[in-house]
Amino acid sequence: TSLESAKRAAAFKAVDLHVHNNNIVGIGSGSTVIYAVERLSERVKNEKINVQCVPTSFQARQLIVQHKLPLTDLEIHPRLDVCIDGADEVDNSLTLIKGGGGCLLQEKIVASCAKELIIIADFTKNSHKLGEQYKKGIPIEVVPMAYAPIKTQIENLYGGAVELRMAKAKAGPVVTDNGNFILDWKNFQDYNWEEINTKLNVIPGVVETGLFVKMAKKAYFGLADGSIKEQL
Ligand code: DER
Repeated sequence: TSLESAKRAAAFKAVDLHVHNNNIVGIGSGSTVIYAVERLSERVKNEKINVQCVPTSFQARQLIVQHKLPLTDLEIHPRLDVCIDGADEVDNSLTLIKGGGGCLLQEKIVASCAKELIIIADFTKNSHKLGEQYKKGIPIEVVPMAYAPIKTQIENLYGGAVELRMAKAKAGPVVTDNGNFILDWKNFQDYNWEEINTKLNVIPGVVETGLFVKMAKKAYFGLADGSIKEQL
């Protein structure tokens, strides 16, 4: 399908342009990143380049191990050269919604340790404003015992509707790689996302939000016609 080829094109371009020999590379989570790991593995083999990879989830770790790429972590490499990750939506100032796959906490931590965060996505993620195309809400990772009061506080303070993310392949709520719950904040208005991210993060029990503000250096969008749109 053109969606998968669009993801693949964006992923290949990002890996080809932004990964260099001896780089420490943050590997994001989700489906688009799979193509990036495939390309990285190809380049390691063909060009004999050395890289070490830091995962952002159990899924990312599995990808690294399956492709026999060297695995490292933030204790050994607290500073990364580049992090390549997907997004659920990107607005026209490169603010991201992430966390559709429930991996936002480690993704934001690893991205914050990288010299540059490069986003790879298909054309359905390329919006002017957040909420235009992505309708599943802004993910917020919370300590399980606090999810109900946090839900109420966000709805009272900022409007919209907050839903506890329920699992599909497991009874009950989604439990993240870090043992937390995810709240999805839907029907939000247009906010100053930098301000909102800060205000959400100080609510007791909120661990992290899926709002990545002023973090991404560049985004590559694969388009339906096979071309690639770059956004700085
Ligand atoms: O959950 C996440 O943050 C993922 O990176 C998500 O934002 C992108 O996943 P996709 O590449 O499968 O759309």
